[in-house]
Amino acid sequence: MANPANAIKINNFAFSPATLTVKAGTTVTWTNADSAPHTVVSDAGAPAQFTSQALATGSSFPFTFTQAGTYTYHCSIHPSMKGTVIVEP
Ligand SMILES: [Cu+2]
Repeated sequence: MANPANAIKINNFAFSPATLTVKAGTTVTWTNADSAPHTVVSDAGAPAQFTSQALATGSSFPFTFTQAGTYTYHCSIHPSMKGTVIVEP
């Protein structure tokens, strides 16, 4: 189980929290609580790239952030859905 502090819930077509700050080495887990499918895809300028598959209801996607920096990401199905993970050294 992911530590809840490192969890991002996808709910009502939004990432919650929209901005999460963690330490380098942390695994962040996104979980889709919506009935619609969503994805978690890093933006082009992010320090590392990640792309989930389409997450069905209740499905999760983990990613371990090894490099400090600011990672913006989005849902490729719904481009208005945006989030940020800030990774501190
Ligand atoms: Cu979406």
